[in-house]
Amino acid sequence: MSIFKSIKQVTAAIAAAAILASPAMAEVVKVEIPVIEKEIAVDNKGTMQTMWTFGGTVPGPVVRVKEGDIVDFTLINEEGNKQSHSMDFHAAAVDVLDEFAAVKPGEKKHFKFKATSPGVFIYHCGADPMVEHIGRGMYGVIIVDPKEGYGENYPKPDREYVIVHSDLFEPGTTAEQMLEGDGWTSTLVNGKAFHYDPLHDPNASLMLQSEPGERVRFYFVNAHVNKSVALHPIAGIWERVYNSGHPFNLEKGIQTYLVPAASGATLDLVSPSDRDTNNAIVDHQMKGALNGGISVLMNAEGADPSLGKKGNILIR
Ligand SMILES: [Cu+2]
Repeated sequence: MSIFKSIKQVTAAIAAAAILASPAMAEVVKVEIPVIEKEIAVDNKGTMQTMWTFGGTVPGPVVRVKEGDIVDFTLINEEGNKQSHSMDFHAAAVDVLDEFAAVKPGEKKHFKFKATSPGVFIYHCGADPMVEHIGRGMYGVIIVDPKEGYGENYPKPDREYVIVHSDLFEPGTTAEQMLEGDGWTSTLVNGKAFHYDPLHDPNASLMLQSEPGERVRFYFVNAHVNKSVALHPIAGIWERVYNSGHPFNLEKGIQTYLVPAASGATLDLVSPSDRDTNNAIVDHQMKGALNGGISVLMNAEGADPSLGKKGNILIR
């Protein structure tokens, strides 16, 4: 199967997932993701580095389903890859030795699971050595929308953004070195240091945007191999936070929210409605922030209406 064809299938599968997320009835959602070992840009300058990817990007495609849906999943380890790979959905309750087993290049792995718990979850490759497969880019986000939909406890957001923090290591860093943090170069935000921060990186061309007073919902996942993330919206307060994104886990008025490795949270920010403002969404552990973990959210009249809506929630 050509890479082009398989990427098209992923796009189709993800589009189907997004469409199927709205009906109240449980659905079977087909998701196919090819593993592609390839060179991709790892910073705003366009520096290329060989990474191991789900679907050709770091992070991989966003999978979005509704609570109760059956995810009918196929992992395709592309012919031409050198490594065995696997898929570990944190939204699934299955058998680690069965569904999450690794497959060799040229092989596929098919399994199904029911998305029983709403929330925001990491998915990642669990093939041995796991630290290297995650450290080289094999992770993504699955959102399971609650079957009750929106309500008083879980208000409808005006915009939604997916943010994944992770690690970049120098090319050639071994698994043993990654485990100790050797060869670490930067914090990646959706695959690039300072991805949405032109203040700290003149090569950055993107920012997150909203209109003043809008409710902006962040689906956050920590894909660092060893580090937690202390997520703080500078010049703001998280209006509400849901641990792992479950609507039952509501906390209000949080300044900094600690997300452990391989976990996630849903966090709402509501900016002042009577003026333009900016927030910096940072890992307030300074090593994380100053090495790439800062994103600007501009809350201003005339915000790009296409950002943070429908299929455009992970900005590349
Ligand atoms: Cu892998």
